[in-house]
Amino acid sequence: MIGVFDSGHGGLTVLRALVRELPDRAFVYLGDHAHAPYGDRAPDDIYQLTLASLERLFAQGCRLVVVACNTAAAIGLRRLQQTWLPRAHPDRRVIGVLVPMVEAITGMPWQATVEAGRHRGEPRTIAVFATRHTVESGAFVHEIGKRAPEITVVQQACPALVPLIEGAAPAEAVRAAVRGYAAELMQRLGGVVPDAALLGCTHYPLAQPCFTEALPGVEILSQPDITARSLAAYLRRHPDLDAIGARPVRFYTTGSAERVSLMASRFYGETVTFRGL
Ligand code: DGN
Repeated sequence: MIGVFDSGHGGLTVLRALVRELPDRAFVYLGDHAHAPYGDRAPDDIYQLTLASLERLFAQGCRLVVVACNTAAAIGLRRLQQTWLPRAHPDRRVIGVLVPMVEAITGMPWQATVEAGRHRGEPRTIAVFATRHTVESGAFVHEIGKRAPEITVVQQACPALVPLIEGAAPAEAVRAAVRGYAAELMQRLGGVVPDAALLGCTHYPLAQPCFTEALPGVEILSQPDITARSLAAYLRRHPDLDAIGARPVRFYTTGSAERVSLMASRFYGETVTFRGL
């Protein structure tokens, strides 16, 4: 069984793509809604909460968990993989949503698109839109820089977006916020149009049309789709992690199952019923 974890609803956008890409696998989702959003919490707090949620998913029988939250992955995943996991659960695996994006950018299934564009031959520039914690962690800059130092990564924190999306704010408010963040980034870029924009927060797919509109001519990279393709490849490389087989996805929350179920369909695209855990 494959676990998918997020601080709240955002990971449902990733889960949706995983289920589509891997219809014959068994998935279980856990949203830590009791403690969401993670945006205002201290990094160590986020690390401990992530760890507690992983324990819950392992207790459900998951051998592999996807941390479908950029904030949690950026802050704690490496530490967790290197220190806690080998000691506490050497037979379990935890992967995130950052590295698939970095691999897509530096390994490039989409390279042809970018190279065919107007920046052919010039150093490539990637825009990263994410939460404040993810931006401050520098994880995307670091990971891309390690693999492809010639790529310029320009980050833009979008602190208002998660609360707006979670709060089902009117479309115009989300559009205005995205337009503002895109303008801030473009101003810092001083006229350079990025080759691609990475939406590094699992909530942002709900605002993707706003990013497309605010960044004309910029390729918007879909984190759910890229993560799904990456997970499929990971499972091919690790046949020992094979799931028990297809069965309906189970949805768990640390918060109020009733309230969470009401909001979840906006993120998952169909009605789902959460249970408490
Ligand atoms: N969806 C989370 C992410 O991908 O970073 C952010 C949500 C939050 O709790 N701040």
